[in-house]
Amino acid sequence: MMSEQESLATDPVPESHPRAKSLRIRNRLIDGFEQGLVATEGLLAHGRGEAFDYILGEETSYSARRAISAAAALIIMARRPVISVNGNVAALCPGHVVKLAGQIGATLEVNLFYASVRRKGAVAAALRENGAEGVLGMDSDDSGVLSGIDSARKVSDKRGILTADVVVVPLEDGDRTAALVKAGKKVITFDLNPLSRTAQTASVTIVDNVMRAISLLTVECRRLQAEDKTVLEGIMSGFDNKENLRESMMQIRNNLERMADA
Ligand code: PTJ
Repeated sequence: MMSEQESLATDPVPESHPRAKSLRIRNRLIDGFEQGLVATEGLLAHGRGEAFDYILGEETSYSARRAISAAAALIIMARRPVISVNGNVAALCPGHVVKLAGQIGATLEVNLFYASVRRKGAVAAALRENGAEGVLGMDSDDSGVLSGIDSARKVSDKRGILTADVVVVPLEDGDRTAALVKAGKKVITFDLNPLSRTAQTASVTIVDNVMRAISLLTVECRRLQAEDKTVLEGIMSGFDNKENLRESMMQIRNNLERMADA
């Protein structure tokens, strides 16, 4: 499997293309699909994300940066943080996911909506190729069931998601986020759609492309790990996810108005 850098380097999209960056990210998804990492539906999910990213201006907004700080504070204070990895994330940014996990001492767990043994194995292999050790979620004797959902996502690991206090769920479907919150866990998501059920239900929603935001989160974790608990608690208590999402929606409205008037 190609590394993130190799895949971008061999991409056929010319550097001069005005949408080169976006098309190259799209090609990562297609590569991931061809390698058996990404579900067919994952390609559609990516297209939806692309549309929101376009309207959001394809940059990390102020409100996304605020959510990244809140997410970093939450993860650093967590006792048992877990990062849940699906096909799209494994195709887009496996190296960054492993790096984030290493920075915060989080467990990595494969959890798929369109689950199959083959895809789970491919996702775990992509993480291992990027330096991960001990990837959970491979249907072991430690598998259990998260109550409140009926999809394959309910199967989780007792050493991971089921006993986690903070779960990071990039590019998620809404049902599991609600079930995780109902189980008393704090949920951090990356979702370009501020209207999605996941975005609305999570404890901290980073409305940004996971490819941009995940390394920013790692850097912010490193910065905040040097701070006192009172500073981290202050960041968390000053953060309001609903208000932050409202700002993302206002940004969409403002961008659309500006584009319409241009
Ligand atoms: O690998 P699996 O089987 O677990 O399936 C993964 C997908 C993503 C197919 C599955 O979770 C799914 O169907 O998700 P949804 O319900 O389509 O939601 C995906 C959300 O992620 C949508 O709100 C998209 O706007 C958003 N999204 C897509 N690409 C990105 C993104 N958000 C952040 N960064 C992206 N690159």
